[in-house]
Amino acid sequence: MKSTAEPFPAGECGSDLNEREKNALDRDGYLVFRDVIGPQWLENLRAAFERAMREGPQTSDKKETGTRHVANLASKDPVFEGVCTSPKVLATARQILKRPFRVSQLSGRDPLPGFGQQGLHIDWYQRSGSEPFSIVTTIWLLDDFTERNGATRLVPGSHLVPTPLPKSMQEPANRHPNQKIITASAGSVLVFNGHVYHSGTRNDSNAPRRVLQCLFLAN
Ligand SMILES: O=C(O)CCC(=O)C(=O)O
Repeated sequence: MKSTAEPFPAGECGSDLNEREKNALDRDGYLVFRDVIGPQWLENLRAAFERAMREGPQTSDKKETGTRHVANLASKDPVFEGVCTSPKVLATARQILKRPFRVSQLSGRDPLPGFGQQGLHIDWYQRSGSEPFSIVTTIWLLDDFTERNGATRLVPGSHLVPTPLPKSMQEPANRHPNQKIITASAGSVLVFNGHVYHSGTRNDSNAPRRVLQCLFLAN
């Protein structure tokens, strides 16, 4: 597992994005890869996720009522290693960051029914238009994402906006007119430029909605 001490060199992270994917990523700031996690790995990841939750601590520095969290998964089970080394995901990170980067966080998140609504945010400081991007967020779906179970929302193209997100838009209750809810089946991976406005939404179902979050930070 790469750690903060072992950066991924910019030139060795795979080059398997096609032109369509590169264009969509540059324009919209995100890609969804389907069927990245095969059935056996998915089962093992779910089991390790639940074990890590049981062993705790169940919260991280993030305090979210009604949402289970677990941090530092890399140190908890080797089954999580593939999450940080998937070639397609690394190729996406390379396309966004264009310089060496490292894993900055590998954690789990599970908004329980009735909870999980976050305000739109970015995962790094506001950049000026001329600064390079600093962070890539990857969300690994251990359960299906539906319109109702708290799927991630994001605002396509917002990584290109050089001004801060207005305070009113950061209120959890507020919807952005251009926001999009990402629906996909378990085993998919949502990879986005961490400067894209995004957030979790409320789980209005009785279904679980567990994800792994792996963040890559430029050196
Ligand atoms: O779980 C999600 O959909 C996104 C979570 C997120 O953006 C966060 O925890 O900062």
